[in-house]
Amino acid sequence: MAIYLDDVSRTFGEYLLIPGLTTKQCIPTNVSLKTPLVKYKKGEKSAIELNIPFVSAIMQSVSDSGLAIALARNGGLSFIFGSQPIESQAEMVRKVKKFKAGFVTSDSNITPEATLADVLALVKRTGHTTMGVTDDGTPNGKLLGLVTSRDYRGEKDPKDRKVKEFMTPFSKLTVGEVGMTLSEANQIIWDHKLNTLPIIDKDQKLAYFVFRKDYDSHKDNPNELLNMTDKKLLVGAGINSRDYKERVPALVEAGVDVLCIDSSDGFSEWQKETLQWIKEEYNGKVLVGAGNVVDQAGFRYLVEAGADFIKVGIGGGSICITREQKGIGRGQATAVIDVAKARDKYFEDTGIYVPICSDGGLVHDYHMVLALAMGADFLMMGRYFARFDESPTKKLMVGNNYVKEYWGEGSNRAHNWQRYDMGGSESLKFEEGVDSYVPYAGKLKDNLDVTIGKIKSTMCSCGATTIPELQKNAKITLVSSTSIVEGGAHDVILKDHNR
Ligand code: RVP
Repeated sequence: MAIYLDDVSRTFGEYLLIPGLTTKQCIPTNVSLKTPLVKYKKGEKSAIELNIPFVSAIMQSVSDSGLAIALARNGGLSFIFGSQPIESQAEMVRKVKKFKAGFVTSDSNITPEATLADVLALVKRTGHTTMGVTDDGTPNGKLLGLVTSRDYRGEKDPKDRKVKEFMTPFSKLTVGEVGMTLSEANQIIWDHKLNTLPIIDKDQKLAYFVFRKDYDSHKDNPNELLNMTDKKLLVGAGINSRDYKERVPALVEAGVDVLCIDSSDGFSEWQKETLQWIKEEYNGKVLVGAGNVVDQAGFRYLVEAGADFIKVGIGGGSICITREQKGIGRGQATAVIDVAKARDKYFEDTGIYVPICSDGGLVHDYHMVLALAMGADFLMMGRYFARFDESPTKKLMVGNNYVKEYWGEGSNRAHNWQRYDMGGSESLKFEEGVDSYVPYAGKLKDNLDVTIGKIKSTMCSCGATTIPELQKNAKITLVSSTSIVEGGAHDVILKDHNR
C-alpha cells in the first residue's frame, strides 16, 4: 500500500510569525544576514558565506553575468544558467571574475582604418559614444587612440573619413596602468578633468576604461561578496547530470566558485554519479550543491553522495507547472520544514552542517523571512530578480505598464531538456514551465534595499539579530483563510486603486 503522509502540503502564505521580545539591542542596524552557502564542520566556518541570504535562479531569463555582478556586489550570489553551450557559460563566469568595480571592459572598439560611417553604426548598436581605437578593433587590442562624440560632426563630416584622421591619438591621451586602484584612477580623472581614463598594460594593450560618470556608483560597497584573496566577485554556475565531464572542467578553468546540479527532481542516481565524479576528480575541492528534493530521504541521499548544499522545492516556482503536468511536488513551506529537520538531524549525527536552500515560490518579502525562520539557510529566486534592469531579458511596454520577459527552464523557449531528463531521448517531451511577463521593477539595488529592510525589521520583531537565532527562536502559526483576508486592507474603500 502507498505511504500517506500525515502532514498537509502547505505554502508560506498560510503562516505568520508571532513577535518575540524585542530588546533594545535588537534594531535593524544590528541585524546580520550572513549565512553559510556550503557545508562545514561543527566549530568551523563555511568556505563561502553569503552576506545576504539570496541566490538567483539557474535560468536563462535570470542569471547571466550582468545579474551575477549586480547581485554579488550586493552580497548575494548568482548561479549562471547551464542551458547554454559550455563555452558561452564559461565566458559568463569569466566576465564576472574579470569584473573590477569601476573598471569596465570596453564594448565599443574600432580600428584606425574604419570610417565615420562605421563609428556612427557602432554608436547606434551599443548606445555608447566613447570607443577605444585598437590595432585589431578588439577590447584588448593595442590602444592607438580614442573617439568620443566631440571628435566628429555626425551630420557635416564626410562619412568615409578615416578614424585615424579624427581620433585623439595615443600620444595625446592620459592613461592609467593595470594594477592601479580605483581611487588612483579617479584621482587622475579629477586632476586632468577627463571623462574617460583608458587603462593599459605594459604592452600598451587596452584593459579597461574608467568613466567619470560611474564615480558615485562605485564607492565601496561593504556587502560585496568577494574572494578575500584575490578580491574578485564570487559566482556560481548550474550544471546537469549529462555533460558534466566536459562542462565542469570548463567552468572550473573559468574560475567558478561553486556549482549546483540543476534538476526539477534531484533524488536520482544521476545526481549521485555526478557528485561522486566531481568530488573524486577534484579531490573534494570543487564545491557543488544538488537538488531539488522535498523530503528527508532526498536530502540524506544527496548529502551522502557528497553534496555541499541541498536545494529544496518541486513545483512551487512562479513559472513552473510540474505539479500540474506530473503530479509531483510538495507545498514549499512543508518541504522546507521537513528538510530542515533532516539537516539538523544530520548535524547532530555527524557534526556536519549542510545548508539548505529554499528554491521557488517566494512572492512577498515576508515569505522570505518565513522561509528562513522555517530553517532555510538561503533562498533561490527567479521571478524576484527577473523584474530588474540587470536581468538579461527584454523590457517591454504591455498596455500601460513596463514588463520584463520571464520564462521557465521547462518551457519550450528554454528547451532545457537536461533539467527534466529522466533518462531517454534528448528532448523535452512536454512542457513543465511557461513563458511569461513580470512587472518591471527598476534597479536591483533599490529593490533589495527595501526587501532587506523588511526582513531585518521582521527579525527585530521576532527578537533575532541573526538567521540562526531566528531559526531557533521563531514562533510560527498557521492561519485560517479568513484571517488571511483580515491581514490585507479590508472593509475600507481604497483611495489608490493600483495598490
Ligand atoms: P520563482 O522564484 O518562483 O520564479 O521560482 C524560480 C524557480 O523555479 C527556479 O529556481 C527553479 O527551481 C524553478 N523553475 C525554473 N524553471 C522552471 C520551469 O520551467 N518549470 N521551474
